[in-house]
Amino acid sequence: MIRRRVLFGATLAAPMLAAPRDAAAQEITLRAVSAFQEGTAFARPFEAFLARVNEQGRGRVRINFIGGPRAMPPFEVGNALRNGVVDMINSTAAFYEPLLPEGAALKLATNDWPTVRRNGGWALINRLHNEKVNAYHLARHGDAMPFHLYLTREIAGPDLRGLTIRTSPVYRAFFTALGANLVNTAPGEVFTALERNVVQGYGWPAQGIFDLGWHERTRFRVDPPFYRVEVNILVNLPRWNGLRPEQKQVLTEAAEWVEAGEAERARQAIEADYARMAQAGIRVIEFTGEARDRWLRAAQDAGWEEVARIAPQNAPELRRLLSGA
Ligand code: 173
Repeated sequence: MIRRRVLFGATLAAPMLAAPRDAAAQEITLRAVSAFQEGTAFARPFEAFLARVNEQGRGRVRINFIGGPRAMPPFEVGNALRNGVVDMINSTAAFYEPLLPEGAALKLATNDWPTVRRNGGWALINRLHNEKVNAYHLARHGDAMPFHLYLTREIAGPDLRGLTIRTSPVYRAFFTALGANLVNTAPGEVFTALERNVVQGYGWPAQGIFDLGWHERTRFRVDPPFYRVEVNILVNLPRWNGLRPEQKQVLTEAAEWVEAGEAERARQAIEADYARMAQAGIRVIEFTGEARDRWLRAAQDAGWEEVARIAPQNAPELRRLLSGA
């Protein structure tokens, strides 16, 4: 009631605003942050999502984008969402792992995301986000993109002993199993770590090493790639539950639109970045035959062992839905 009167008063004071008065009373504004720097590979699908919501959602829902890592450190966005400091985030589960250890399973899926959406996997993933992150799982992007190990030194096989590698929780179990020393950093610290030779390599998706200049310090890409990227668009759960159906509908439609474009976007991005890497003189170390099998098996085995250790309750069900027939 009080709110209505205030809006009405404001409208009287500014007759120009009379037309959207009803709309303003109905429109909700959500505050969003991204764990990835504006304009970079894993920010762009989110930015497209924001633009679409703000276009299609006029008068119903608006997203106020506060910023990327300069606005909030990437490892803090999960807590900010859980506590309601922000209403929406764009982040890999790796960055909010302390809240949701089960997130470590998402990258291990052998089923693609459309399959996981259909087979009950999303329902479980959403429930876990509800319970542990106080969040509704709106969308996932990056799913059609794998990860690589990038190096400043050549290696002869899947053996990382003697190397210090920049990691996130994504690669931790895998690179540890192959004997690497690890340094866990946010993306914003990778360049300096390479420049100072604090690390001799880093894990990162197939796309994005040009965004922050890492190609200047990268000499090798290791093939084959492994895992699936997961970047999630989440909404604070009480906030989500308080939305009206037509507001949820705007967000859901934009989420489906982002997910539907994923496979093609990833295919083009991978092709473009591989070509650019070749041009930049980045050589491919390709494991074949037995070495290839060992590399890929270590990725999966170490990954699932870790999930079983840090999330024993939910690991079997996650594995069934993410990688079962
Ligand atoms: O920081 C990372 O390497 C990482 O975990 C990640 C996950 C998804 C997309 C990009 C990076």
